[in-house]
Formats: sequence, C-alpha cells, structure tokens
Amino acid sequence: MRWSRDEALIGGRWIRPGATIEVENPATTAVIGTSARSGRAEVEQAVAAAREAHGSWSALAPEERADHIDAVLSELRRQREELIEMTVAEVGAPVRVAATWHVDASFDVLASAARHARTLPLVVEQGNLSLHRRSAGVAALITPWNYPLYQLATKVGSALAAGCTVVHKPSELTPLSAYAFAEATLRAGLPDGVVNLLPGTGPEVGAPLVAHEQVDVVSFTGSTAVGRQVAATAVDHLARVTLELGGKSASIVCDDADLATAVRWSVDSCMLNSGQTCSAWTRLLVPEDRLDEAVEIAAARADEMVVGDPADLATELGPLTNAAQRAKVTEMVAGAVVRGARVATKTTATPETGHFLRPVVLTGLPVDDPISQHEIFGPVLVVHGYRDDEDALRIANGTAYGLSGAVWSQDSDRARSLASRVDAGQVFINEAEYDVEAPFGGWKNSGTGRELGVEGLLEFTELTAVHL
Ligand code: TXE
Repeated sequence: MRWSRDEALIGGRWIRPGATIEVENPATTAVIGTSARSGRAEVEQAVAAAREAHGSWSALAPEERADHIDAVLSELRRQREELIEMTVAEVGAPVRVAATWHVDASFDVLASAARHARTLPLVVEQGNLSLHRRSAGVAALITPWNYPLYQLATKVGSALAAGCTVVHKPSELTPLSAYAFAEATLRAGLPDGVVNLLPGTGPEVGAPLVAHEQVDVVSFTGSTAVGRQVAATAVDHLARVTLELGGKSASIVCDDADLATAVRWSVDSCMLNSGQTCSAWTRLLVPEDRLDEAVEIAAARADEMVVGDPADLATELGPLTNAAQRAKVTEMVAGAVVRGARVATKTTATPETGHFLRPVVLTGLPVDDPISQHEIFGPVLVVHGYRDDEDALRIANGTAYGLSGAVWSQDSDRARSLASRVDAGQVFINEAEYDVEAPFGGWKNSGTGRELGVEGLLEFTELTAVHL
C-alpha cells in the first residue's frame, strides 16, 4: 500500500503503538494506507514531551517561531503535488478543490500565522497597566476528516505562533496529511516535542487527551455532540477551549439582487467539497414571489455539476468522505421527502463504487422542518421563500447554529444592515471570497472561540495585567 504508516510522533521520535487503522479511498473504497492506532500510553508520553518542549519553545522570540513556521511551510510547499494527491485520495475532494481549498489555503493560513507572530504586539501599555500576552502552554488539537490539512493548519499555525507546543489527533478517517505535516516539521528542524502526532480514534486518543491535566488548551473541530463532551471534559481541569462545530448557514437573496448570480453562487457554496463544509450556505432564502424561479436556477446549476472521479480535472463533486456520512445524508433526504419535500434536481445515477451522491435541491417544507434545522453535511440545498427582510432575518437566525451566512443586494446600506443582524461568525455580501485574516468561528451551537487572524492566535495565549 502506498501510504502505510504505523507510528506516532512523540518528542521528535517515531514510535510504534502496535496497532494500526486502515485508510480508505472513498472514491474506490480501496484501502490505500494505514495509520497508527495510538492509545492512552502514547497520550501520556506525547503530553509529557510537549510539556518538556514548552519552556524553550515559548521562550523563543516570536520572530524565531515565525521563522520555524515558515521553514515548515517551505517544506510543505515543496511537496504540494503530493499533498494534493493525498487529499484527493483520503478525502475524495476533486483535484481542483484539493489544490485550492485544502492545500493552498493551508499554506496561506500558515503564512498568515507566521506574519502575526512577527507583528502582533504581545505587550500592550494601557495607562497604569501593562498587558502581557504569553503562551497558554500545551495545546491538544483535534481535527476532523472534511478538510484535514486545512483544519490542522488553522490550529497549529496559531498555536505555534503563540508559543504553545501541540499534540495533534487527526481524524482516524484521514490521517495521511497529518503524517505529511509531521514529517515536514522534522525536515524543517522544529525542536523535538513542539509538534507531536497521535493518530487514533476519538475514544482512545481524543478523550484521554482532552482529559489530561497537563493540557492547557483544547482546540476541537467536529460535531456539536462531541464538541459538547470535549468542552465538559476540558472544563473539569479548566483548560481553555475553542470549538468549531456544525452549521446551518443561510444565504439571503434580497429582491433587488441579481437572482441568477446569487443563486448560482449559493449552490456552489453549498456543494463545495460535496457539502462537507461546516460554513456552507445550506439554506437559500429568496423572496416568496421568486421562489419557483430560484429553485429552477438552483436545480439547473446542481444538475450540471460533474460528479465522479476526484482525480479528474473536470470533476466538481467527488464522493462523500465515508460510508456513514453518505448513509446519514441519504436518510435525511429520504425523511424530508416522506414529510413532503419536493426534490427539484434530477436523480441521475452516480458511480457504482464509492460514496458518491449527486447534489440535491429541496423545497416545499416549512422552515422549522428538521431538514432546515439540522446539519446535513452533504450536497443538499434547501430553498425557502420569505415575505420581507425581517422575515428573511428571522428564518436565517432561526436555527441552533450560527457559523456563516450571505446577503445579496445591490443596495450596500441594506446589505450591511442585514449582514450586521445575522447571528453568525462570518457574513459575506455579494461574494464568497475567502479571506485568511477573517476570524472564523460560531455563535450558539456552532461553537466558541475563533480561528484565523489575530483572534485565532490569541486563543492560544493567556493574559497577565501588570499594574505599574
Ligand atoms: O464527527 P466527530 P463525525 C459534523 C457533521 C457530521 C457529524 C459527524 O454533521 O455528519 O459531525 O461526523 C474526534 N473525544 N461534522 O462523527 O466524531 C474524532 O476522532 C475527543 C462537522 O466524524 O465529532 C475526530 O478526530 N475527540 C465538522 C473529531 O473528533 C473525539 C467536521 C471529529 O469527529 C471524540 C466533522 C471524543 N470523545 C463533522 N470522539 C465541522 N465542524 O467542520 C470523536 N472524536
């Protein structure tokens, strides 16, 4: 097998926990590699190694840490093609999506973290006070399978820049890019123990890691259910917690917007990475009297999407990353249909092997139906009509989530006013452009804390107010 690994990286050394986990290619269902299956013993060793390395790493000048991050980034850039190939293989992301949204976006995030390490003032004078920001200590980073390299980059960049040492537990479904990252830290000469890698399952590695008394910060991305458990465990020993959880974001198309442009962008946002993007705009809200027209445009865009071999440059949607996710999405759509949803898209066949699903556009259910309230995490868009701007806002804010959103209008004052009233961590106006400096995170069940930008770095620091 191409990517057979059986080690964990602890204190700069590769050690073998003994057991392994198979890694599947979701497009073919073939086993393409293995990862180590670490356990409690490795958690103990890795946290101890991170603790030991913390003193000297946090004592470095921030510029020196920035140089180290840049060195790791240079190593990763050298293997860009292999990282893309790995992402296509383990996530099933189409090669163009893998290149842009997984790999290049990860590079941007790491470069941004290094920049902030160089420029962020860690001591701020404020009258009779001197505010000192220092590294919070040892950070546990737990990442999911939908954007494995990118999620790691957002966490590890900020953590290292802030002076934390880290123990990373990748998703057991997509550990390959985590190995590539760990290898890059070794080649780049990062001091031993600054980055430790513990591949393994949530219960066997994630849970004891979060519970470890010597872990000072927990940064978790995953489901809201596990996020709750993580927060409850971490608060027991009062570790700082950042949670990046699910979403149910709305794209509000105002009556003065260019409907076709807004709808097509919204479909593309929803379907990116086969809908396995927490910030995807999965609900499309349009003026009531244009609902039919909007559904037709959305369905046409979804129907033209090329679903298939993720390694093919023409492919827009690869498979879902795992069988359980495909089953969950299929079941949620079937439930909605039983409750009366109209499927506006064609039911064209998908490849027989692999966890493929064609994009689906649904309409016809009330806004409080489960399909419009719960995260689906698949290529499914739900379209609703609204009466006026207030009604649109009520619907947009009427879920337990609050991660992202969009407003489309030709009137910038109206768009800004609406955007400022959406209960979400990020709102886009008339575009979907990614900005590496925009703090990312959620309101309500979408999580707590922020990633990226200055705010992302501050999550890994503690504050001392020195009274002069
Ligand atoms: O997530 P889990 P799953 C949502 C999405 C998806 C659903 C289920 O709706 O359908 O969650 O996905 C680790 N202590 N998102 O079950 O289990 C696990 O090993 C500590 C949204 O795969 O939350 C993995 O590394 N860690 C999302 C990570 O948590 C534990 C991304 C996420 O897996 C653990 C993924 C435990 N007790 C899914 N149990 C997003 N916000 O982008 C598991 N883990």
